[in-house]
Amino acid sequence: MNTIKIIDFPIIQDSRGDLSFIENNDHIPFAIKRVYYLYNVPANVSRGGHAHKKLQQVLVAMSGSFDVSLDDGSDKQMVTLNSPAQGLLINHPMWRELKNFSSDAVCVVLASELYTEDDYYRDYDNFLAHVRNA
Ligand code: T46
Repeated sequence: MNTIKIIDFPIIQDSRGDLSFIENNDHIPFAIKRVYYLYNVPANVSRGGHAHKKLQQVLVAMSGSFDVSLDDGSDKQMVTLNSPAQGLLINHPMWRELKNFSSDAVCVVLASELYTEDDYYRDYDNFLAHVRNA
């Protein structure tokens, strides 16, 4: 598998606290068309469980923490996101699952496309067939 791609955002610290920022091109390798966020996720549930055809995304734990498992059809890796100053880049078809959300977790997702159900592989076998024929 390609190694997990973590993007470090700038952190400006002073006595008033920390400030981070995210800019197109500098920090995100695509134009952001959509932002969505997951919150109030119960501790024992998972989200995701699908892959995208074209969509590129950056996931940020704006608050709290959660685990992301990534599966490219050959290898699986797990990463814990727990910093608002880091983003996980997913920029090619990857089956993903998000779980172990802390009670205060807010997962913000910066996405390269508007929402369309046509972009989803929600069936794992279809996803495998796609990546193995690619
Ligand atoms: C992903 C993970 C991290 C919309 O109407 N607009 C949207 O922008 C999104 C993302 C979803 N929806 C609708 C589609 C479903 O009826 O909201 C419902 C729940 O979506 P879904 O089951 O896909 O949610 P998650 O949390 O399993 O997955 C989402 C994203 O879909 C996906 O891109 O990577 O968050």
